[in-house]
Amino acid sequence: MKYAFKLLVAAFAAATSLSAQAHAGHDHPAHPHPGQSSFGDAATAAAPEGVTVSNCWIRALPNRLPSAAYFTLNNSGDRDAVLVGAQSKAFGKVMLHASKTVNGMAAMVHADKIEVPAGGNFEFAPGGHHVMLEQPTSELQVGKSLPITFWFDGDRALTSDCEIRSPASLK
Ligand SMILES: [Cu+2]
Repeated sequence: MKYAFKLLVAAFAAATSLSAQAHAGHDHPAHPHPGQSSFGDAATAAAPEGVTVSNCWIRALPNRLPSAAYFTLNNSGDRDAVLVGAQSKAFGKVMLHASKTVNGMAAMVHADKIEVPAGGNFEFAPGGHHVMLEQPTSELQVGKSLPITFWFDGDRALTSDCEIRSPASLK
């Protein structure tokens, strides 16, 4: 019993030193993880061909509660566009969300990506898809605008000014 335990420990040690060696040999980039930090520099990223963001607005909730952004994506290009995330300097946390009804209750789920087919549209609207905006860096002011950068497959980006509207706004 004791011997078997020692063997296990030895095997474990060998395995860990092997994997340490495997990693030491080459310089691999940091693992990509969900969130804004995995995106590139919006200022230098190319725009996805034929894709536009229109009518972007933010339903502002008071007291730094999570707010949501709504907009329409239009793809007049000849290839499908895939929205993979969004970011904004005005918020600490920005996520793509879909709304669903679970057991008769409204719920939100993460959306990894949104496909906008060539020649098609995709609407983010109250009750449906939205960009969740959490941890605002300052109180949102109705009537002002904030830029949101939308990231697409292939490190493509689009930035749109989004008008801040009151909590009662539906569109
Ligand atoms: Cu949400």
